[in-house]
Amino acid sequence: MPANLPAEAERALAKYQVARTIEEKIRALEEALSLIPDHKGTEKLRGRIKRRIAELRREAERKASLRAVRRDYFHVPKEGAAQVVLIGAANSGKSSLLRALTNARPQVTHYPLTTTTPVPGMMLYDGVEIQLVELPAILTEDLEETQFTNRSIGFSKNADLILIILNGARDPASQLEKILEIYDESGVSFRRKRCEIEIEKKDSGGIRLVVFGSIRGDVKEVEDLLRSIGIRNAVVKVRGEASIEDFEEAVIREMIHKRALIAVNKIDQAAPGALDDVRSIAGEIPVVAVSAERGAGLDDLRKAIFESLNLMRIYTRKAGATSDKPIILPRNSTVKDLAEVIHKDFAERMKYARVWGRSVKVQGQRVGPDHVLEDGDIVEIKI
Ligand SMILES: Nc1nc2c(ncn2[C@@H]2O[C@H](COP(=O)(O)OP(=O)(O)OP(=O)(O)O)[C@@H](O)[C@H]2O)c(=O)[nH]1
Ligand SMILES: [Mg+2]
Repeated sequence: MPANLPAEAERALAKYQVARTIEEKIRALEEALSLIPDHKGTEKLRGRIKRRIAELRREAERKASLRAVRRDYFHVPKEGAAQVVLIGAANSGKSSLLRALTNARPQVTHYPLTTTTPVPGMMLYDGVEIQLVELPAILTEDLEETQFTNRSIGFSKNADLILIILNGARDPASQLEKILEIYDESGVSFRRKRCEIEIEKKDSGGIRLVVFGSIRGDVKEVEDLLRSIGIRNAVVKVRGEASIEDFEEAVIREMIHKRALIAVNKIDQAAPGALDDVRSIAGEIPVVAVSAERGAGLDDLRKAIFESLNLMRIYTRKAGATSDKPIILPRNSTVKDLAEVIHKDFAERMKYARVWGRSVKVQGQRVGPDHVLEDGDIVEIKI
């Protein structure tokens, strides 16, 4: 329960709310931290502020390293239906997996830090081209950061999926913990986003919550959190299912949400229980066990990559003939979305469609533009 804060601490937090540069933000938070007494009631708030400071420092470092180095050689144009990055500690088997899953032939050695630039390759999954990019190791084998950490993490923020490769032969759970910590400090969350929170600060009227959905946990705690950082009057709109962490993100941190998948490699050399340890800290992130060397678990991994990307394949039919190259769309797309991808006018001109596949009860069923499609459906659009 956040106690009432000293007035100077509140002033420092108010400064943070209006700070523009990273340096100003860090200074305001450091000042606030020094003014907030350290006891049970302020523990959570102090923790939040410390995490935010770490995150801001990392951002500042990343910006500095981008200025120092030419960006170009770290750039890989996106190709195919989606881009997936392989990230992990040195020698975890990223290059070996890239070789096993794609046409790329990166160098594999038993020396650490062999890969020093991003290496792309293309994986074909049931007719869908998915680009995999190995990024230079973000940790040494002893879990220290490398000269590539900032740039590899920065690159991965633009990917559609982050594939975390753990070395199963070397305490994979510790690697995962460290990797999750770095991402957290870099402002990346792997929790699924279930809500939108909008905070409009006001001059009076206290804190008013407008909820379209639900709040998991105690409303009082939300109000205390807002007050603890100096927001006393505001209209807070919540859409979806929000937890206290979501509010924390909305007011103190600026997290981006990313999809992730974990592959525990070298499972042929893993200690008993290592996989369970990984699962226990993976939270919502799915875990697959593989061995690049033995070729074990690779089909499961391919499938998990495709599933995690949340894509679907739609085949179009015209005059009785079905295309063999699918159109790739995000899951839950509608017939209208499909028509828009085919041609801009098509969506406006379409009258109805016939659909074969899992999204319909009767094969060849007639549906409208708002009909939600499923992976593998065949669609004939009628104008
Ligand atoms: N036992 C075993 N060894 C593996 C497996 N996968 C890779 N290795 C070995 O692990 C070492 C490192 O493999 P790489 O694929 O080069 O690892 P990396 O993650 O790309 O390494 P860096 O690019 O240096 O960060 C090599 O000696 C591989 O032969 C596996 O599944 N089992
Ligand atoms: Mg490599």
